[in-house]
Amino acid sequence: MAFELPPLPYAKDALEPHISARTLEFHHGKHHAAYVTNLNNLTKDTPLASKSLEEVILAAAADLPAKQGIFNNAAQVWNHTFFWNCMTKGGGGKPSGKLLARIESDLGGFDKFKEDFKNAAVTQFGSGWAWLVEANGKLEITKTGNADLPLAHGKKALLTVDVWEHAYYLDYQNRRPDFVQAFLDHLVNWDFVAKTLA
Ligand code: MN3
Repeated sequence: MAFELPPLPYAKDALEPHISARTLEFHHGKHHAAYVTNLNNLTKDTPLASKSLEEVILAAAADLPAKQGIFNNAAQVWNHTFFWNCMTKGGGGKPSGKLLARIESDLGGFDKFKEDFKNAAVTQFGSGWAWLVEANGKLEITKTGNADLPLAHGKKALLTVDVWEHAYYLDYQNRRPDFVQAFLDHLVNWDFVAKTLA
């Protein structure tokens, strides 16, 4: 069974005005789709073709640089599917309950989380991702370059924002900080993050 492009979990215009339908049309319909096509081409007729996406990522990560192409495309398929689920119409604001308590105890409070997450996203040089992860039983903020992801480092992803230029250029041009601020204020699906943590 070939790897497939999962549908967006909402309509293409659901995240407007913060992320336009046009951005999602390209980002999901072209970029994410291309990673799926590339991954299928690279794993065709190999034992990896029948593995789960996570298994492919881990197998490729253990065999770098030989499997860099497979790693890049498999990780980008995973990252984008996860990123879509991290957002929702009318999202943002503040989490509650156990998740908020963990952010307060592990990350120095919700305001500090927002500041540090935004800083990670803005200071990732070039293409990559900013993350909220769980590692060794503690929440952490981290960033990765290009396709790299927490799974390859033994960490559990809880929230991510894509800071490749294709994620925001049509709507924000070079203003990555404004995009990340809009993500935090209006888009984060905290219910999804809480469910992933549990
Ligand atoms: Mn992207």
